[in-house]
Amino acid sequence: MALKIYGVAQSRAYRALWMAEECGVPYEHVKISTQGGATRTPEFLAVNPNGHIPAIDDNGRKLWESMAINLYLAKKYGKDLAPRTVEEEGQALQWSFWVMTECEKHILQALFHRAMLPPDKRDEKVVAASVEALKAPMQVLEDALKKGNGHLVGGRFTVADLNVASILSWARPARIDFSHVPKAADWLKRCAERPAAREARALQR
Ligand SMILES: N[C@@H](CCC(=O)N[C@@H](CS)C(=O)NCC(=O)O)C(=O)O
Repeated sequence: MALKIYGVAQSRAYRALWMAEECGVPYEHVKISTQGGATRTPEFLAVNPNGHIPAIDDNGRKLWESMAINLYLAKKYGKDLAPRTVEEEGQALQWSFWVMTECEKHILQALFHRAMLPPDKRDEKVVAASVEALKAPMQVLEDALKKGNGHLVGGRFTVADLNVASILSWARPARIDFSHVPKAADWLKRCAERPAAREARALQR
């Protein structure tokens, strides 16, 4: 198959798998996990020299960094999921950088301390600090969704929604309450209920 997606669906590779499912592009799922040195083999380091998942190989063109992968897949295979204009492209890049820099580390901290660390290593004080740090960016998202007719870019579901929602979807296993930002909570639910998101989640089981 021309497109290979590296990384188990329980990892950040979920983002790329969701995007490929949205695009309806055939792909081979190479289920590399972060365990047992699989991301440090010479074969995998030739795909992503950072040794991280996700990574893709699209007919010999290798790409890493989940947000960049999704922007590329949207543009190459995603039709209306991709930005239609330079202005939309600027906004899609804005939201992709925003969620990585303003939200990802806080939500990941909460996820680790609510669900991933051994119970004796979990600390609710870290969760509380992460939830507090997320309040301002979540209000930014709330206000943007109010103005943007329930979508982030172009009044339709695009790679911008997918990139942001795929990271914020960790709020559910981290048991973070977004009821103070109802538009964002509703938008996140609608994104997660998309058939392609369900398909990608099914790969986690
Ligand atoms: N900024 C990167 C982060 C990738 C990343 O850290 N992935 C984790 C899995 S979720 C990983 O590969 N960890 C294993 C390792 O670093 O060996 C992206 O968004 O693609």
